[in-house]
Amino acid sequence: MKQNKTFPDQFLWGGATAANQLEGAWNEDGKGPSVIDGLTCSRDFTERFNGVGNKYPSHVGIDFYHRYKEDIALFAEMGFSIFRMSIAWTRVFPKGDETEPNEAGLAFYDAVFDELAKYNIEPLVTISHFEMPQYLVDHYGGWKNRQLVDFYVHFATTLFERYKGKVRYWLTFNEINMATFIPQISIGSSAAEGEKEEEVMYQALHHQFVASALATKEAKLIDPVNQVGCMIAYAPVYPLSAKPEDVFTAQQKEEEKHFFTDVQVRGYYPDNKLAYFAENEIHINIEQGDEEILAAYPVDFISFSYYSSNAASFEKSGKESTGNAMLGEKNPHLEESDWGWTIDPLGLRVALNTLYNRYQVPLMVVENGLGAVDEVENDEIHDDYRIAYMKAHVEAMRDAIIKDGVDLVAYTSWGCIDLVSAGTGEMAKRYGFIYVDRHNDGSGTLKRLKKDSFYWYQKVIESNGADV
Ligand code: BGP
Repeated sequence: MKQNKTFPDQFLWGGATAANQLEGAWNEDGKGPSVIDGLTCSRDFTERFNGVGNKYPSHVGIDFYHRYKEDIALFAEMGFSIFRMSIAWTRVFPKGDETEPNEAGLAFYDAVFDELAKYNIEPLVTISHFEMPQYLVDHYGGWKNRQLVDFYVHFATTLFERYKGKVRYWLTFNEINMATFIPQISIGSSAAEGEKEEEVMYQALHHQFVASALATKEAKLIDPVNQVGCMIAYAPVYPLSAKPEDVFTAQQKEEEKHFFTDVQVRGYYPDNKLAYFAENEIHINIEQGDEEILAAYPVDFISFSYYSSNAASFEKSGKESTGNAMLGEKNPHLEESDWGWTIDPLGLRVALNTLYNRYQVPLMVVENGLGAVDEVENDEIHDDYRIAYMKAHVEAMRDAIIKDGVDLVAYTSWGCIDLVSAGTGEMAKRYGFIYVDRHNDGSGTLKRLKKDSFYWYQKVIESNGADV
């Protein structure tokens, strides 16, 4: 068989963003407040979620709302064929429970899609990216309430109808598995007196699964060309040592991630999760017909974010650990970013193999990149560290496609233009090929500058991944 040394001809190259980290204009043209709009900017993750720090980040973002034409022209100059973005739920339904959408909100995204179309850039739209309406949290208790399913499906259906012919790639929920880590913005629910935190989380997630399946159903009914994907944060979990206990702990943690894809791709709850529910007396309300819905409308593809791998050890599992809640134990074999995220390009190949071999559906890497501090000198940014990171990850994808036979169809690197960090609200943690003059304290002109990585990525796309 002929060995193709580059990526497949139809491979989609681009970048990824999210409305709340990019758009700004948080209360313009009828937009309502979302769960993220009350958060602050702080290097400390807990402070951000506890309201310490200043509030500018999502309120102004990088002002894409008013500058999208300039930004899309820059994406086109890099050669993007796909652009991942999300639609702010609160622009379309400011409170979330309305029947009639806000026309100004819908019109904004029409304009963005039209601009992308000018350059033949496909939009890849996340329907909900950490930005549910605050009203749904305050008045309905967030996703633990079954009514959220109807509100979400109404929102999604409104989008499918309105953007028919303009958008065909959709993701239902950003990093659905982050509910375990940042429930405040992921499910907007917490346990009331007498409720168990974990039970509430699984109940909320069950509602999201049903909502995702019903949205997939509607997407197909409205336009059969629609392709719908799930989206998870994926970091393969390595055992910290070859001790069987560590291997087993790592496997258990790995299975926790597959729970989400098992339900959304296979269409049913895996036995290990049902056993866990029984063992821990977790009872969730699965209504009659729900199982049929999950089975009937699985997603078409899996998309995931990949930044780093995890490590796990039996001894430290559940106890005070040296690592970080999201990333696990420190892996002595890997370097780390300024924010302590391990740098592991081969881990991306591991991730691609694991997901493809388990599910055999097309994959998209919809987030990947290096959050780093950039220095500007005479309007130039020499981000060779970012180029090195990206290069190694592009090579890992190429190996996974060519040597391992993985059906990877798209790559959208995270924060292709500098934007507000989701975890900390900072601007200092930059991922972009395009620098934005904006700083943690809210100062800066918002001017855009091309980094060295801009020209590097342009070359990668131009050569379809042959020249990295
Ligand atoms: C993912 C989110 C993104 C993004 C990214 C980087 O979890 O989907 O929204 O921000 O992580 O994280 P951070 O911004 O905290 O560096």
